Amino acid sequence: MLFGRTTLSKFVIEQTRGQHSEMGALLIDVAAAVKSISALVGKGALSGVAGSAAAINVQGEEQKKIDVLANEAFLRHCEWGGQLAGMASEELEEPFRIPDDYPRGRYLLVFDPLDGSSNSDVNVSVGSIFSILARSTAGAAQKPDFLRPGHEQLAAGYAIYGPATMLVLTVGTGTHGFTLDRESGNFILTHPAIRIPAATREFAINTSNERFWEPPVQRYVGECKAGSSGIRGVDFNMRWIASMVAEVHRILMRGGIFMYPRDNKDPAKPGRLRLLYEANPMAMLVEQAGGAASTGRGRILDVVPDALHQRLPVILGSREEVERLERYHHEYDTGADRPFVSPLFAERSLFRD
Ligand code: AFP
Repeated sequence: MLFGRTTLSKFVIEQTRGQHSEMGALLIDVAAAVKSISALVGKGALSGVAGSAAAINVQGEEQKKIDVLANEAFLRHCEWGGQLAGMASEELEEPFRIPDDYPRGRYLLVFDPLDGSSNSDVNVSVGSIFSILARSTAGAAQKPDFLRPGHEQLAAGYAIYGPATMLVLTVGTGTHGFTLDRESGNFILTHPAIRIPAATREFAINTSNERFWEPPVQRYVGECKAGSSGIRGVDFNMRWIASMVAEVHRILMRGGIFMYPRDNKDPAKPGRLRLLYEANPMAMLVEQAGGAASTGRGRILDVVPDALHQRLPVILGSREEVERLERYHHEYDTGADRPFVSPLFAERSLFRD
């Protein structure tokens, strides 16, 4: 039994044989980067890298030393293999150019090396998120090469550094979870063909932003909070870890809905989360597990990016709840959620807009 288990390497080689065998080799390098980061994160305060790197990244957010090290782990493990035309990272303003002394290939690797890193100092789960695209030609990738819609992703995944380290992966044939066996150093397939239940009674959102949300989101969350005494007629539970990888992992394991919706806190930002290395890979994983991923007004995987670090609203998880929120956005946009008020009284209307 111990030796009959499916390792990540075996799974990846079998799944990418033929047209994308080089992508299989790249995924094995990504797994090596993840193991390095897992070892570092797992040391906790003993690693000596807690705290700020005294730098601000391209997002205008404080960079932690551990963010910088995780970014290095991805770059160094993946730059040499000859499969990549380029990489892009949350931590780098511009795409990373593969050094000239290494061969280049046709794949593009995009990643958030340590998502939720503000949680690392308090020993709460954090993760890495990645996405693989291909371009039709080899040579050094330029910024426009990365600006492809998520439905063109060939593979996507995340690693969660929790009580156990797991790597959850899709190459377009379902979503599969691998657990790191710390003794052998292998990722073992422990969660094949993950399915997200279509219905849920659990939602995740940062409710401290409630006053900044759009009305359809306020309506949806209000109905969840009203529970059995409201129009939903059932009680809901709420979770918020502030670590997207941990929230998505919970949803893949038992269902739920995760929302980081559009808000008007900072009009320059149409959402908090980033399209290329947060929303797109998570949307592919969720869809491959039977769930849905939307901006509230359309499928995330169909958004055509116009910038490397573009942000957007994200609503994903159990299909029935995501569809309900899309309906609420549609009703709001078309005015169908508003009762008829005679124009005579319109000025005294209680409408919010
Ligand atoms: P950090 O990487 O800066 O900790 O941000 C994490 C994150 O991008 C995502 O993982 C969380 O869902 C979200 O931000 C939490 O945001 P709030 O702090 O606004 O709740």
